[in-house]
Amino acid sequence: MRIDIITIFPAFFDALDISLLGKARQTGLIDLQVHDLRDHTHDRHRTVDDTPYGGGAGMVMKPEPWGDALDAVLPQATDAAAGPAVDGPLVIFPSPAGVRFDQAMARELAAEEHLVFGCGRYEGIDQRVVDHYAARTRVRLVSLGDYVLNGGEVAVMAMIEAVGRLIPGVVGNPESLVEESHENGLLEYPSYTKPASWRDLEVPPVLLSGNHGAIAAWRHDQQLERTRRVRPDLLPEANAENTHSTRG
Ligand code: 6GU
Repeated sequence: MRIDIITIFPAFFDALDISLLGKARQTGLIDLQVHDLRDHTHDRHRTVDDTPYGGGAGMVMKPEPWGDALDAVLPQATDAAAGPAVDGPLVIFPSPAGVRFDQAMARELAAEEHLVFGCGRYEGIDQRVVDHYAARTRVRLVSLGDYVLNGGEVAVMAMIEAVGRLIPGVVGNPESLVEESHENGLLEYPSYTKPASWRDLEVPPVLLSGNHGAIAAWRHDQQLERTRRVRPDLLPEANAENTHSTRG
């Protein structure tokens, strides 16, 4: 997979050199490039923002640097006549005004060939940037959740980690992906390792029983109990009543 990130803070993404994603980059499974938006400014101060039309607090990111930076990674998208593409690169603008990111979206993104992340700061990017590229390629606004970050960088780090680990070959043992929180719509069961007794706390005896059927049943019960307790909104019962879904 190819991933391009456009940001005014390239150093945020230094951490993508380490751990599993760093390895995936070294082995060529992920071709990830970080681009400094300020390299696409043409004034002495390398200005990327300006005051909002209509007034209001904060600054808005200017369209010209974004246009130049995106054209450089999306040569296909400079042709408007072709209309909005059904394939080709997918452009994602992290934004608290976007569709909420979740494991299902991570799976969809993991099947893409080329993702482009445009990290906005301040009060956001001039809307015409989104409109211009939406007429030429696939564009999505994606939010991490219902809270406000200072910019898209941390959100994009989270999305890339969630997506990257689903790319075949990135996680050594693919079975470890299956039993995790959210993969079957439930939170994951609690895990234990040696020693069997620690500070007067015992590992649940069923896990020492060697009875694989009983262990699987216990783990499923734990998943249900945990999900009911902390995330009842994930259960089918909750969604049956909640036909006006919060997704979308
Ligand atoms: Cl994707 N960006 C920003 N700036 N804030 C957020 C977010 C994204 N998701 C949740 N809060």
